Amino acid sequence: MNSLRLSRWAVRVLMICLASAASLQGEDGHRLWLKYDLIRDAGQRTAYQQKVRSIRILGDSPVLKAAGAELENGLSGLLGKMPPVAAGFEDHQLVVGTFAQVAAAIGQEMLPGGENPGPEGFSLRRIQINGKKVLLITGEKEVGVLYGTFHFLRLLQTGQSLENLNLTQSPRLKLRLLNHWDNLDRTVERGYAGFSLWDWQKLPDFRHDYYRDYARANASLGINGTVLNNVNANTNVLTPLYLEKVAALAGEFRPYGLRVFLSIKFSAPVEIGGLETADPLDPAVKAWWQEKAREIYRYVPDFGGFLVKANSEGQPGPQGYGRTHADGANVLADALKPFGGVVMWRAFVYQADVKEDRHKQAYNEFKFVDGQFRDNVLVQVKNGAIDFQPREPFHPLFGGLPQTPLMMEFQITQEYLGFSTHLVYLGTLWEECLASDTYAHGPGTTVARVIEGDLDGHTLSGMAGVANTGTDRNWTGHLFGQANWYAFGRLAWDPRQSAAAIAREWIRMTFQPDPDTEATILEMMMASRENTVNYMTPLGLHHMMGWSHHYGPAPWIKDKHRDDWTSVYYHRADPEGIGFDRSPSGTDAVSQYHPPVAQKFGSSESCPEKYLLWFHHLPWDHRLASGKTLWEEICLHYQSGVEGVRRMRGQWESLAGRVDSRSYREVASLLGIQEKEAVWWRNACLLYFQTFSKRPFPEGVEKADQTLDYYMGLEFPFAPH
Ligand code: GCW
Repeated sequence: MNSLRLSRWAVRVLMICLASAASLQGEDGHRLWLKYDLIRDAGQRTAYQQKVRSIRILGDSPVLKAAGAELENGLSGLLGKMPPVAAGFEDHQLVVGTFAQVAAAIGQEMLPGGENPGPEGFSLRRIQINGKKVLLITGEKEVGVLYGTFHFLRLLQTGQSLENLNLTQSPRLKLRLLNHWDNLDRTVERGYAGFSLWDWQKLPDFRHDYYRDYARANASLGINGTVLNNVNANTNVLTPLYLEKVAALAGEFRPYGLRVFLSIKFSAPVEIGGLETADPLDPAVKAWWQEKAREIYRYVPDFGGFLVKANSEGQPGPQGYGRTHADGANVLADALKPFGGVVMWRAFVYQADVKEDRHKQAYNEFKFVDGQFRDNVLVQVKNGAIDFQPREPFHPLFGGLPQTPLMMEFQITQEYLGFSTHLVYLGTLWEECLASDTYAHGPGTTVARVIEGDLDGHTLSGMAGVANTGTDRNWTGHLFGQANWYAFGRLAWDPRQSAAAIAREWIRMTFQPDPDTEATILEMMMASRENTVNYMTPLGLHHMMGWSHHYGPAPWIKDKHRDDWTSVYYHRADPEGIGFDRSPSGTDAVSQYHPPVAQKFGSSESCPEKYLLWFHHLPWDHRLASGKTLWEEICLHYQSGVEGVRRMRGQWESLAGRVDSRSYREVASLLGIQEKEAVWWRNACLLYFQTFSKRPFPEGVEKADQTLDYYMGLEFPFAPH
């Protein structure tokens, strides 16, 4: 080795050491799960280096350039150096391109062998080209190749073998979207990670680097669309001033396969169109939407479509004109149809002046319009019938609306699960919902299969996640909030995946942990949601959070202008017992489910205890499976929630020095807040319910250090909301 080469080599080693030392010191979280730090296991690194000795990218479109840049970034980080880029085929080369590009490069018309993974899928396989053994990342379309590239890097990041690599993947859902509840003034409704990422004032000319990083992060999961603005929409977003800005963002995202969508306000034809009505059957209104669609597509040729919240929580909608949800959705669908756009019409509807159980209202409103929507409409349904509570049974619309493609709406931002302060891995919540059996086509008709759509012959399908991102340096406020963004994306790609497997990937990509550290973090994550259910809303209780901002416990909320926004409406605690009777003797909401489910939920004997008080009002002395009374079990669940958080704290403390110091410190202090707030939830709820049960706390439940009056008097005027 000559001295120049030696010193280059020394500099490189030094840089790698510095980089990994820095990352151990102070990871600020901005790189998300795409850190690409040097693989610590030298043997593993060498094994990968031997499998990827050179690279060849068979095109230079923006999408393939993005794939190439990711490989350069990824491989130079993970392996310590970027394998050389070669012009011809070589042994152990990584070849990246579409089927057509590969075929052209080897002088054939078609690429031999392999199944076609469809327009967004990819294959990773070892093949021989011109006598050389190469590793191919390929797909029918470039975006599939990009997803395959991220998947390939993920294999390295998670320590998988590249021997005998031969896999094909394609997404089970077509629309995999983030929904931003971001306002044009950059506040974020239910946002707990700073302000909106979209810097509207400086757009279209100034574009933050992080727009690309946002798109990259989404593409790494296969997320292919983003609804930029709040469903409580400001109609200015449809004016030329904003459409120009929207177009700029769309341009930043396009190389990553991420299309933009907008939330619209149903009254736009009146508010910005100067019409006197927004009646969806009025010809002038139809014409207005058609012209608006044309205009939008002039700015954004691959615009995805509209998301609509109508006739819900004060938003205008077709019912204001005596029309149905289908009438409303169809006028928009017709306008978008010539350009390939879709309408995602939300089923989150319930009326203040309707006395019917809120649980039943959406089903009632949509059931009779099933089959009346245009073929480019999806109805977007929240996972449960109330509102993103820590635990809800699946929404009866899943399996209840067979003639309409249903899109899942999950909430990634933790509106009801401790904001960005509590460590709650939502993968398990979503898995529980997706794996629920609707019985719509007999046993095994899980919610996942319903939204996949094939059973009912739908071509459209999708999943939306209400984003938890913001301008916080680490994007999501809590480091573990990143795991929820990650898990959402992975489940949108394949809703049948296990939450544990997804968590393990995220942990490896985020921490590069040793096996014990990995096991500890996995245990924390997998237990975290049940802990939160226990200290907030155990045994099927729900909707007991602070008024308006939804921060902290407030089971005492009553006498407001809407019953269905109070807590007492939901828990119905009285001297006899507690719970909402939705069985046939109550509101009979259970009848909205298919018979085996209706029967199971409808009887307090067969109803799973986790949903018990969701469906039944039961006496305080009702015996549960444990032999203990309902009152005792409620108390013990709250206590165990607190203990679960303490356990997480202990587990995290055992990791000091094993994860980077900044992440360690930040998560440790958040866990401290979480413990305080878990104690607060337990004390406030139990003291309040005790005023009805008039029973002592069972042994093992710690005594509250404050009075009920104290908790009821707390106010949080500037809590985010
Ligand atoms: O969860 C509730 C929220 C509202 C939200 C609404 C909805 C965007 O408290 O902030 O509004 O649901 O989903 O439309």
